[in-house]
Amino acid sequence: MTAFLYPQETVSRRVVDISGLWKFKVDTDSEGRSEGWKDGLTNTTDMAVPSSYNDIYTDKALRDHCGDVWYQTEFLAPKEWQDLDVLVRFGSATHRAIVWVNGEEVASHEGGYMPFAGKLNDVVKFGQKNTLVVVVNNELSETTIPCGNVKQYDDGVREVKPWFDFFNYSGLHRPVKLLALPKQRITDMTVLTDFEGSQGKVDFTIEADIPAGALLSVKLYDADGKQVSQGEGTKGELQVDNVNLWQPGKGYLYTLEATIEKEGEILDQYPLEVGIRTVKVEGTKFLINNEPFYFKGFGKHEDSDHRGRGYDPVVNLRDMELLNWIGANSIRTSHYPYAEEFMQLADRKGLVVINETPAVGQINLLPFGGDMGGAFAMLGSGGSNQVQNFFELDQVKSKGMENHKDAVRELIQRDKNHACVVMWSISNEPDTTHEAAGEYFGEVFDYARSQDPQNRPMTFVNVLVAPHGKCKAAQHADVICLNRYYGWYMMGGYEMRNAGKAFAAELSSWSTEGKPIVITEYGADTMAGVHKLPSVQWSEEYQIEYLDQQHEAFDGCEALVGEQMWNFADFQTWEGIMRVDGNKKGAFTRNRQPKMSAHYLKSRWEKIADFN
Ligand code: GCB
Repeated sequence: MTAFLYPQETVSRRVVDISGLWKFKVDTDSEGRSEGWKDGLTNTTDMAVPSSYNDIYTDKALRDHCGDVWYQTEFLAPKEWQDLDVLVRFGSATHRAIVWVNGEEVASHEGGYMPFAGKLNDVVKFGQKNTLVVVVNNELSETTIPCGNVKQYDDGVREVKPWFDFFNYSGLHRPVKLLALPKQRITDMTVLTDFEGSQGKVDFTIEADIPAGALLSVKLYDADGKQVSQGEGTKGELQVDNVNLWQPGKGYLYTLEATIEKEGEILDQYPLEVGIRTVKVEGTKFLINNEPFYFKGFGKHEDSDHRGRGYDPVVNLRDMELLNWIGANSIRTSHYPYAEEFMQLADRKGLVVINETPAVGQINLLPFGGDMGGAFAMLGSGGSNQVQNFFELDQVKSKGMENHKDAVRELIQRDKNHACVVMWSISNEPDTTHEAAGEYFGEVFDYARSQDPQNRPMTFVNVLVAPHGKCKAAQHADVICLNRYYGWYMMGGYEMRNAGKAFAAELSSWSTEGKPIVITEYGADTMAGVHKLPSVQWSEEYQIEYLDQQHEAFDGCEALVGEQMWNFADFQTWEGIMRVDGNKKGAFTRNRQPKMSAHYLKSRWEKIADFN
């Protein structure tokens, strides 16, 4: 089952985090499903939850394992929970999982970055220890989101080939929690916010199973805990005098507390943080609270040493601190939804977020066996016409589209209330060079728009092989988001001196669309500590000269409303000749220390106002 309300303890709700060291077993011979491993694992090792399982042990076969891995833990279900609904909730399992408790299946989920839950009441032993077993699988295909394939070698070993430039980290990446909730309860809350002058407005819709004779009420509190408004029923509008708006850099949050009460007794209560703000696109402007906003920041990854993509509040806080230090006001959750806890921090810090689905790798690498190098060579020679377009594949139009819509729906359901989310990105760098892509994206954009109660702008991120005039999907987007590497993948080295002009020419062509443009990626791989005069590619000097060229192009483009450098920090990728122990385009190292470019960006961004 889906479980989008974030677990919070209240007077009526209990949450127990059961993350920690769990038992773990790699299913090397794919036998676990037929051999009954769901009933309990033998010969296990330890695994940290949450974490990726890939980078903890020294065994390459584990790091690069393709297929199933199994986890097990024990938990106690307190007797006091007998009259409640008891659930187990996973923040995510990458890319799919099945969960058993005491040998009975209680949950399964497809898609590696969304929460899901299972109800345990029929299988759990109250007052006793219970066994929880999970199988997590990391295989990818052209119809999964994200896309990839599985390659089998002559020796029988299989390998996942991701069709994207980051390591296919897998496992239980986010906290696992037991929830004890009232059987009749609040199941969803949706807010829409607006303001006029100093008068704020919060429209609320609450889904709840309300017992006969009980009453649902809401109270809105300011950040100091003072009640500022109240209402009754499942739908309504709250007025807020002297509103404190949620703003970039100033994440002011109210709390909307919903309560189900009967005869003075609270049956259920759930508090939701609410930032009051508006977002809209007008002409070539991106307006937050009716003022033209300029995005400064990065595309990021959930990625750090040892943890892989595993949630770590220390890393998240450090990242927030560095974003603030460098003068960034925004990020894109490239290339998948981030942990709920990250989104909450972004709300609180006033960090503006372009929220991306896990749709990445929507380009036909089947003829290349998933070899990204081969694909790059093809794209470089302008040859995406040589293979069938990704969106012409029958299985993509059917199963792929269905999975994509599921990913869009779940992301919007999970994050719809976050003030920090100002735009949805429904795909990163799909091959949009063919008519089929236009039809595909027409349908997915329509679907996405039908899902967002706040009606936020929708975009996707355009790839360099689909420039203006050739891209068949840009017509559906509210904002043009471009990933461009003038001076790195093209016009690199000595020729980089002309990169700015070439970029500017492309920008002026996109400007004719009359839509705002955000550069969602531009960057140059740079080895921290490599210095060279005159500069060469990979040196810190080159990265800065490269940035200068890009910024020259940006500053001359009226319709351009933002720059997000690739990447915030160095990150891990698949191994290969294109990457030196990962992608090195970070302004910060993987350890979150600055390269020269970080200081350079800081001095630029401190001079550019959030609104202009
Ligand atoms: C891109 C991708 C990103 C890569 C980046 C690069 O266009 O969107 O995932 O990491 O280029 O550095 O090649």
